[in-house]
Amino acid sequence: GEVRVVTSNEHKFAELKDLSGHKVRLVRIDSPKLEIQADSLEEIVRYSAVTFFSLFRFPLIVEDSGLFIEALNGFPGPYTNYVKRTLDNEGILKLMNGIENRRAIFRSVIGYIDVERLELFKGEINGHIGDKAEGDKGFGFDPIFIPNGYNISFAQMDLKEKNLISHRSQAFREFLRFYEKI
Ligand code: ITT
Ligand code: NA
Repeated sequence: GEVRVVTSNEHKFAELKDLSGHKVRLVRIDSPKLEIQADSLEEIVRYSAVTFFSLFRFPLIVEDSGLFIEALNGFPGPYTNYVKRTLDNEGILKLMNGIENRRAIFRSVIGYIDVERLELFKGEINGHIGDKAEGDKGFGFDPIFIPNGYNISFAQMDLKEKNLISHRSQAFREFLRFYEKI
């Protein structure tokens, strides 16, 4: 069937589209999520899914993602979008200057809603913050995130390579397994 993805982020949509195969036809609706002040990705996703469903009334997906840096107690987390627009990669590198523990996690929560249900799917990937920004592929904090087991950043990977391991791809594959059964 057809599922709309409500997102202002074309890169996000491109990653999901690449994973969607024949099981589901994704169509993008270019609209920003309402940026509610919430402490968790789950809360943001639930709120956005319900709000958009009450507006559009067709099956849809919203996704919220964030970068959680251990040494910063999980910052920026649910505020990642805001921090991207303000501090950006260079600001995060500055905050991390001299900090030895560079562990970080990218998390993704996908919400699917239709007339019968609201379901959440999650994915995460462990890695660390690099010493400098590297690569020009991808988007957002890709240039400073190096997944465990790799010595290149997300921004040095092709979309398909990133999709093998990323937080978003894990969440979406979980969604696909669910969607096949409904
Ligand atoms: P929506 O319209 O779907 O909300 P958005 O870009 O505002 O798009 P989020 O609210 O989920 O998305 O913000 C997440 C931010 O986290 C995003 O703007 C990026 O800066 C960053 N981010 C999320 N996933 C990422 C990824 O895979 N690679 C790099 N940065 C990522
Ligand atoms: Na967000």
